[in-house]
Order: sequence, then C-alpha cells, then structure tokens
Amino acid sequence: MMAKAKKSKIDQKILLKAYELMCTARHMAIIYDENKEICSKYVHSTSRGHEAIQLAAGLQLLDVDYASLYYRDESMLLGMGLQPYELMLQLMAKRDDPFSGGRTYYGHPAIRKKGFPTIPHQSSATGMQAIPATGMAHGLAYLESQKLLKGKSRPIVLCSLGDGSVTEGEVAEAFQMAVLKKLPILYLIQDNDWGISATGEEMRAMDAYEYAAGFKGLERMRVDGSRFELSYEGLAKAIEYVRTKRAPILVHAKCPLLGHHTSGVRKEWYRGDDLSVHEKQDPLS
Ligand SMILES: Cc1ncc(C[n+]2csc(CCOP(=O)(O)OP(=O)(O)O)c2C)c(N)n1
Ligand SMILES: [Mg+2]
Repeated sequence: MMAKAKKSKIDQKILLKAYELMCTARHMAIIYDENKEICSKYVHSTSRGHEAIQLAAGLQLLDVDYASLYYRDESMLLGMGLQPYELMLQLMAKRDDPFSGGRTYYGHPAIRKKGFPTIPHQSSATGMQAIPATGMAHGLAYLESQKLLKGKSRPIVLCSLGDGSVTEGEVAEAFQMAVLKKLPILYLIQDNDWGISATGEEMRAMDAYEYAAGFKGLERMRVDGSRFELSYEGLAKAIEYVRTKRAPILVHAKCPLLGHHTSGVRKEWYRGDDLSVHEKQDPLS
C-alpha cells in the first residue's frame, strides 16, 4: 500500500486515512470474534472484505448528501467519521448508541448531525432501503425544481445494497422511478457473490451491472471494490456524474467476503474453497 501510494493520483493523506481505517475495521472484527461469547448475543455483520469500496464512499460523501446504508456498511461509517466506540455502543445495545439508543442491530445507522451526511433510520429487511432512498432523491429533485433547496450545494443520495438484495422486487421499483424521474441517486452494489449461504450462481441469472442495462437512463459503472485507489477514483467519477447531471447511476463493485455472513451465520458452517479465493482479494493484502 505504501509503495503504491507514491505513484497514486490520490492525496497521500487520503490514502493513509483509508489504510488506517481498514486496519481499524479489521481489528474490530478480530475483537468481535475473540469476544464472541459476549458480542454474538447481538447479531452483527462486519465489513471484512468490503473495506476499500466502503471507505471510498464514506470518505467522499459530503455533509449535504443523504445515504441509505445496509448492515455491512461499517467501514463506510468509519469513513464518514463515526468512531469505533460509537459503533460498539450499538453492537452492545447501549443507551448511548448514537443511532437508536440501543434499539437497533449493529450497522443500522440513523444520523442527522452537522458534518455528516443525513442517514434515515435503516430497515433490517434487505433491499428495503432502495425505495425510501429513491424517495429522498425524488424529494431533492422536487425541491430543486421549485428552487427551494438552500445553498449552492447539489446534494446527492447514495443507496448502498448487497448483490443478493438487488434481486428483490423493491429494488426494481426503485430503479424504475429513478430513471423515470431522472433522480440524483447513486446505487452502490457491493457484490461479494453471496446472499447468506446462497451463491450468486444459485440466486440470480445476471449481476447487478448487467441487470442495470434494462433500465433506460441508468448510467452504470464497474469497479474493483477490493482495491481502494480504483474504488476511490471510480466513485469520484460516479459522484461527480450524479452531482452535475442530476441523474441516476449504478456502480457495481466486486469485493470479497472475508468474514461470516453475520455473527449468527458463521463462515465455518457454509464456506469451503471459496474462502481462500476471496482471501487473495483482501483489500489489506
Ligand atoms: C426482505 C428480506 N428477505 C430476506 C432476508 C434475510 N436476509 C438477510 S441478509 C440476506 C442476504 C443478503 O445478501 P446481500 O444483499 O448480497 O448482502 P451481503 O450480506 O452479502 O453483503 C438475506 C436473504 C431479510 N433480512 N430481508
Ligand atoms: Mg452478497
């Protein structure tokens, strides 16, 4: 990582920050595993394998933006500036959890705080963030059309989804409305080729990038979600596209899954040779 940093077009400070936060995310997952008797009373997923693409997103969203995340987006939250301690308060269902006062699962953020993108309450039902997120983009487009949006900024919405959830009908409805109304939304699909213990091959006939081709007006992009620099540059372009064109884009990011599906569906129960293949794409290696 350090050797590559010299040649990179990305600011050294950003590269160092990303590396530091990747190490943080990895250590959090190790701590959770080492203390599984305590932590696994509370269902949680970690972002292991998805750190590069998530940090690329978390480090580039602005405080004027809106985001709908899913349960695996821990590194995205670290990138936005949430502290491990704050995330752990949610994991342990503590009163001081900044998102819900200990009432929701780990990785279910909800924030409206100066300096952070706005994140509405997140559902645990997969894919269910797609329609509300698209609704937020619809709201922004309406406010803009009525010249009611304050300031010079041009906010965007980021909707983050796993590859499995994209097969749901809800997501098709959201895409349909985004292209029909030309909404300022970026759908970020993190494709780890798993939906709990079902493989990509078992649950879909195409990936999200191919699927997006069926939605006229949905711009699409593939990025290697396991490599920070490629993810950062790809997302910079995608964010710029939505911010300036006020139109939707889908970014398909392939990334490995290095941990368990969740603390309750452990890798040793369902993963075989694929794990060593995924490990070769570890963003930290
Ligand atoms: C509507 C709904 N159906 C099923 C589930 C059970 N479920 C939880 S996670 C998951 C798999 C999601 O896979 P993917 O979207 O690829 O995300 P990943 O965990 O791989 O990051 C499923 C089916 C759920 N939570 N909600
Ligand atoms: Mg998946």
